[in-house]
Amino acid sequence: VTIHGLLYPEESETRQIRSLDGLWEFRLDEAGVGKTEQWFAKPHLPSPTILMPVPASYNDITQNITIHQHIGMVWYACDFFFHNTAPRWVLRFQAAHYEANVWVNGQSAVDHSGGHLPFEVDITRFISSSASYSRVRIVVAVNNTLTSTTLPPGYLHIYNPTYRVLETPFDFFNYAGIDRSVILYSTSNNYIQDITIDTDSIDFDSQHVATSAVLSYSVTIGGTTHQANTLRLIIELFDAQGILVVNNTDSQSRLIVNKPNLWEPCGMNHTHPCTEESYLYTLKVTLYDDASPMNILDIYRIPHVGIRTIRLTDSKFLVNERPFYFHGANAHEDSDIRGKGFDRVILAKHFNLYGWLHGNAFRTSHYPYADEFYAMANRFGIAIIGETPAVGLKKDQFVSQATLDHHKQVVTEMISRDRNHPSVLMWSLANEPESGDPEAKGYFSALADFTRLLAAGRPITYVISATYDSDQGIQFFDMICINRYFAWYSQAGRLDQIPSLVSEELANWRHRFPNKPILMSEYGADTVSGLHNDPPLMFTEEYQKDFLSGYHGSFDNVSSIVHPNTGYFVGELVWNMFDFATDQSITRVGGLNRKGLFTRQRQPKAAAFVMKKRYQELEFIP
Ligand code: GCB
Repeated sequence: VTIHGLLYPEESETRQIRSLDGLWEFRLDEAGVGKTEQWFAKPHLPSPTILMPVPASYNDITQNITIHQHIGMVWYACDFFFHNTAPRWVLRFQAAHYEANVWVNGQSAVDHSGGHLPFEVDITRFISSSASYSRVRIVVAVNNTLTSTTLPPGYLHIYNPTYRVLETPFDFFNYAGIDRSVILYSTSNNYIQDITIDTDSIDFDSQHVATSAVLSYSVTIGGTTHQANTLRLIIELFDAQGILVVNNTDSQSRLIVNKPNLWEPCGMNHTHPCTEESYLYTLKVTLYDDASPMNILDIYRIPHVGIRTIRLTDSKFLVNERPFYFHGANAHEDSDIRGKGFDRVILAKHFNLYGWLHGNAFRTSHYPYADEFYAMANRFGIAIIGETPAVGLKKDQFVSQATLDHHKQVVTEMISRDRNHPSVLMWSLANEPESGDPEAKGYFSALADFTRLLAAGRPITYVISATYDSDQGIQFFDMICINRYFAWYSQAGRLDQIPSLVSEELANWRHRFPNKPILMSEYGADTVSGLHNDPPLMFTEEYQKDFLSGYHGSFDNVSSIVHPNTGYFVGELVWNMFDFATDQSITRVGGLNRKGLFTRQRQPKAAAFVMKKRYQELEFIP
């Protein structure tokens, strides 16, 4: 599978960017007739239409329960004046959930399957080339129906024409629509299509000060190739002050950086407290035509190049050859009204709360997040475990070649998009598959083999709910990540059982896999903000505090930073940072999973202060 053009749309001397975010025409297509009636070719969508913000999930924008729980197709449309000031224009959707069909001026332009990842199309051919401006209409049909071969999977039950239920093997609400930005950007005919950059190695002196680093890069050029023999590149690396460090003119080569400033996750060994930003270089690539040397065709900058290495031993996760301990809380892209819709207010609050908490890591549970999260993580030194949307796989999927092929496609798109972010330290290919199923073995063996070829220096894993003795697939991966809910989904109410159960669990995994470090990728308890009881009972703030603290003693006993010689436990990620929306059920009061340290409105519960204290202490373990 080859994917091109997942470079984030960055403005430059040669690239213009136009946001198409705004209020779009919108309507449901409950009867599924829009395509046969050719709604894409009409000047307006058939009434009744409403105004829908883009980006946002459509579900919670109105008071209409039919829109909230809609399953099937919806339509979006927008018109704009287009000024033809560049030779090539690309229409980019940062994501639409799940299946999207796009028409430009009535003509089919691009289709994409899968939420959470961008897709784009060169629309130059659809817009009149002679006129200097024209009116353009974009129509998008989005279908949120999940099937046994989508990722995540889902199962549609049709009891009768008006009673249809989409059963999902995951608890977060299946928010849908154009939930990330829509962007129009220009390039020249020949343009920089893709850039990859990796830290190959870093040399340290005896004080562990970096003396030099080797970066390898590769640049792909796209476009009309008639002038290809006169196309030239300049590759330049600038430091944080904007001073040129090193340059090259090959499309693929190495850059040597003397006395490099390293990128580090915050909270590592005192060297980089969570209150400071991480060190980032900028890579500038210039494409020009040698036939007329002043003719610069394209300039693209990656503003977040981090120099750092990753290496796993059988008991440690090393960043820059020093043991790193992941600590933080996972989240969903989820907030009031917007659903999964991308919003910079929510983004900035998320990272401010992360700084307050002194968290240094999270997993993008359970799908790749909007690009902007990774950019913030690069800057603040937050480690990311990048996860695919493969949540809740079971035998149906393990025996399906179509699912495996789609999974490979999604892995390819995710890694192509995210591989240049220094913050991404590991790839998680699935969350809680039924990996005790015998069919899981062949599936994950094939997926691991495939991903290793693309992994760009990162270890690979999947997140396990299966028991230590039944799991069939993790043997093919690098690290053990387990989700456990002792004293919640099992041993309900029994806080006293946590220490022995957690210790036994970790020891069992270690015994079976003595060569793989272990991380607790989820643990947590639902807590209704403001509900109190002493002694602690389930759902109270007191219970959540004691529940989380109960796990920590067992973690510390085997921690790789507390016990450098015998420890093998490399991190703890709480479930969850925020309360988040779920399907309605008898276990979800008000339609929320309430395991957040913070409410859905981003206000702290008592446990948030417990975690802040712990994370501050973890930062000071030498
Ligand atoms: C899990 C899942 C997560 C759920 C969580 C829960 O193990 O990975 O998606 O939200 O349990 O709270 O039930």
